[in-house]
Amino acid sequence: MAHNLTQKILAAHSTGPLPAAGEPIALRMDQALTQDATGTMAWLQFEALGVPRVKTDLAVSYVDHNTLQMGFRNPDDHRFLRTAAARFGAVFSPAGTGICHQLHLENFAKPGATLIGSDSHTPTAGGIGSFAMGAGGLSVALAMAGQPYVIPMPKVVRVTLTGSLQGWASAKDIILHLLGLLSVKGGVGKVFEYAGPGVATLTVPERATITNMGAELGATTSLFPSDEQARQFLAAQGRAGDWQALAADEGAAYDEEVTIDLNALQPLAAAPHMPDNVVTVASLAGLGVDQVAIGSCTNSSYADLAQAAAVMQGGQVAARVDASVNPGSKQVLAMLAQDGGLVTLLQSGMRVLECACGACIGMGASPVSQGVSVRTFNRNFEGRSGTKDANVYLVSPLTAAQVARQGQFTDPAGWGTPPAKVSLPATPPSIRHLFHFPSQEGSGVEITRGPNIVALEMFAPLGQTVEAKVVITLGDNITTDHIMPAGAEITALRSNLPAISEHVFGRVDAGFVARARAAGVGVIVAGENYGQGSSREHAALAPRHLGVRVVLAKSLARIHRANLVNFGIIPFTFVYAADYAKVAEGAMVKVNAQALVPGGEMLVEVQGAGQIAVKNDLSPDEWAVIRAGGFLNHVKTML
Ligand code: MIC
Ligand code: SF4
Repeated sequence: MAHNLTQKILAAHSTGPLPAAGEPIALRMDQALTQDATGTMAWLQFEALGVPRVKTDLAVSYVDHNTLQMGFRNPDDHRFLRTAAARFGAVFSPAGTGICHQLHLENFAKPGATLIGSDSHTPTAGGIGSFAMGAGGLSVALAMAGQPYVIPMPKVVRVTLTGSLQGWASAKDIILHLLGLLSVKGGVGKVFEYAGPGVATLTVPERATITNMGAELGATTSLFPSDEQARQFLAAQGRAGDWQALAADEGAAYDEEVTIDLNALQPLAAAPHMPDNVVTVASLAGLGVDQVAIGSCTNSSYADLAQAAAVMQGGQVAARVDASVNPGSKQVLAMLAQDGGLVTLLQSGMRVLECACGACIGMGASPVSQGVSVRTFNRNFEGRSGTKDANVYLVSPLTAAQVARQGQFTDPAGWGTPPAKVSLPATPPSIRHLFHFPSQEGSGVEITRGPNIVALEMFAPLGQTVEAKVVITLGDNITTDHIMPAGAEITALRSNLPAISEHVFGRVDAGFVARARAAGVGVIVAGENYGQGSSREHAALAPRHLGVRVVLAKSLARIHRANLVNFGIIPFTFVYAADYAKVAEGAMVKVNAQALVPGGEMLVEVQGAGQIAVKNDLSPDEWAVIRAGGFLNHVKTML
């Protein structure tokens, strides 16, 4: 039988036969990655599992998010991560080496391998044909301990690319186009597999821009075939041996089809405040711009920055604009230094910042009040930039550089001839010596913790009935940035649950924490796609710390749903969406936990609304996890 690429990779990693779409599939994970903001918790959890050494073929612990080191918290976390990596057998990537996804693509990702990462943009590695998924830290810890990772069997969408990119259109515009077409929930439960004659025209870094931002579709992951472009990329990275040809079989079946004519694409922008609010750059002509930021795991490759430099050549950043660049890795920065692009950027007035996430996660470079900020990033959620009333537009590096020069959006029709396409030099400088590779034996390494690293909290098991108060009601597409905001001050508290919990819903509803505390046991009520965006498990863990035991939503994002289960929160959805409007904040909800059947429906008692039908899509194992009070308790019970 003809198989698509997803079926091939999943069949090779599944512990059983491939199930129907939506049914659970348990997958062996070949590789794992963590980053510092989610990693401190993930490694504390790994330690709590009591497994002496990581069991995946490879695990890499990157430090790229909290690199500001304002005070002792970040550096203490970094030291903890470095010593934990040495102890448990992970590669360690120190602060400033680069952004986890760019580094992983360059140095470790392999066609056909599975990868789990405690970051929602882990699918970046799909650009080289790796089946890569984002997950909460505890899910990654369990995978590193050798447990299979369970996901709902995805549907597979074939995205056929025809033609080739013309003029100023770039890879970013392909994924922005798709987001405009399908929306931020259009990819839930799906894998996007790219095919067609347009694929061969895209280099691996361009493909990685597309698979990276597939996360914004809510997709499980995105995949490109492993072909001649992939071979060339791996050979340039000194990893020719990691290449294998990988493509869907002729005549393979797909659940859905989309076709994109690359010839017809023009520069696009995601307007405030969602990545699917897509408009043409031409339609924004005349809009003044205060800030331009180039970088992030979406657009910080050598080609991205070299092309931005080519646009800045002979010109200057407009006086009203604050412009910055965060290269994706030290390899990218070294290549830019070698080809002169770095000097061009510096001479144009751009600020060249560290090889790290930087402004993307609100680590500095916030825009001015009510400012217009144009970024090559992947998320423009309200407030994420650190300036609550800023308006963030997401664009390609080519568009960003044009805007930086002109101080406003202009019509690409007047931009003249675009710079030539850039490919990797045949032998890019290697930075592999900067990684700390673990020695064979780590049991003697002492793990060092600072005072901000608080011991894990164990939660109480679920009672027979849950009586809880609705502590907040929310609309559609609530992101984990709304639930658990980031930025330098709050992210520094990721290893201190009591402290970070003070900030839950802080940018949405300042009274939430006090209300949740007063309620004792709480219910969160939400609309569609609750918990989209970042994989941060603190968006489940911190509400749980504040007493939340039930989330009742119209629908839930995949990673967040799994995080809720991991920390003992029941993820219910409405059987009838119309019932959503009947549940008021402050109402008492009564759930008879004994009557809950995994995968079934039941009635819950809601004060003021009577009985409401809810359903769950839990497996019996997941229900056991929730009843135990979370996965760590569950593991202990099993032992
Ligand atoms: C993000 O882009 O929001 C992050 C920061 O990379 C998160 C992870 C985190 O919150 O630490 C993600 O995308 O998963
Ligand atoms: Fe870092 Fe931004 Fe990518 Fe998240 S989206 S990993 S914060 S660069």
